[in-house]
Amino acid sequence: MQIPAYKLLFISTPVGAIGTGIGGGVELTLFNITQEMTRRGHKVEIVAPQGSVMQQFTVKEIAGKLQTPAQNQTRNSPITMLKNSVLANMWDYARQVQADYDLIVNFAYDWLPLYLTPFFNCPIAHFISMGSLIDAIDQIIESVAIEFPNTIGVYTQSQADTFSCAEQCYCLLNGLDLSIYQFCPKPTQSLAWVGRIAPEKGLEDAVAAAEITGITLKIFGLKQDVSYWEKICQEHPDAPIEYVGFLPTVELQKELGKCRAVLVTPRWIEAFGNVAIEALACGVPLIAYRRGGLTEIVQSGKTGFLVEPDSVQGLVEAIEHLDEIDRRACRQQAETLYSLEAMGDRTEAWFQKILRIGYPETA
Ligand code: HBI
Repeated sequence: MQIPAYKLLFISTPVGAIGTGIGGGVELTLFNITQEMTRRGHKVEIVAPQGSVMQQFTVKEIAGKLQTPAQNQTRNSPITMLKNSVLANMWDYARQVQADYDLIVNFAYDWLPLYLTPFFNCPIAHFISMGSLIDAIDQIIESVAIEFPNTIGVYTQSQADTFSCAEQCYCLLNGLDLSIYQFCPKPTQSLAWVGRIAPEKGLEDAVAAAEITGITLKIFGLKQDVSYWEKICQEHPDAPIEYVGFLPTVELQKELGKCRAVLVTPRWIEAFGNVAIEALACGVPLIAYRRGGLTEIVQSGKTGFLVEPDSVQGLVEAIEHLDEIDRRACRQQAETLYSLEAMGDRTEAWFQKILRIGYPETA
């Protein structure tokens, strides 16, 4: 059924400008949804912190101080609003232009946009990009989920299950432009680890597994926490590791495709795992902790292995069974579930659900 062309306003994460890698996976999700909604004839405008660049799309850049990352805070952290907060400034801009749009989509994992929902006339959809982290944010997510049905979007059910409004969450999974990812049938000997280098990502376990197996581990990603990186190097001076750095997607997929497997070792409930589907798209099997969104991505024994969380020995055993995995099955799973087309269908259906069922009268 042909649906109307929506006028969509996407408000990005306030933790970093788009293109710096600080916004992590949500930057890629924002880009992919923008690309796919535009292809389907919808009008998309992006609002993001100053310095943001998003390939062929123009971004309305907003000045102001970046928000502190939520994952560095504790459960009972107070909500902080900085002087000249870019988060506040982006949402003041949204307030001013809201009449020009059918739907605003919030990509920030922050209290303010959720709290502001009833104060806006324009419907707001919230894409929540991480599991439960801070009580005050849990509470506001849960109250918006009840007052504005269908407006809370997440990556996966296991991420949704960390909130009390799990049943009200709409699972988008994720999507990639698979034409960027080349299938690589014959890998080199190396293993890979990809992600923001920060404690919640558990890099030390992958390094320990590389040390035990003697297989080189290529490390891709932003050194977000340098002291954490240096501690790993001090504790594993002889580990066969090679720091490659943060690569743009086209270069990353070329290097990633050459690897025998990607080790995914999150310490926390990884909401999704963009890295996981990027690896599958290149035909690279996953060896991942049985935790969070990864449990819904890895088809253990078929496209990789799910391993006992925090078990280095588990990683080592999975590495020894890698030859059982058919790399073509990995690419096939990406094409079936994580193409832009599949993600676009899920996203468009979400928007339709919010706009068609009608949106409660607001202030
Ligand atoms: N922290 N406060 C805050 N706001 C965000 O939008 C945010 C974050 N931490 C990490 C993050 N977004 C993204 O990197 C992940 O959601 C992918």
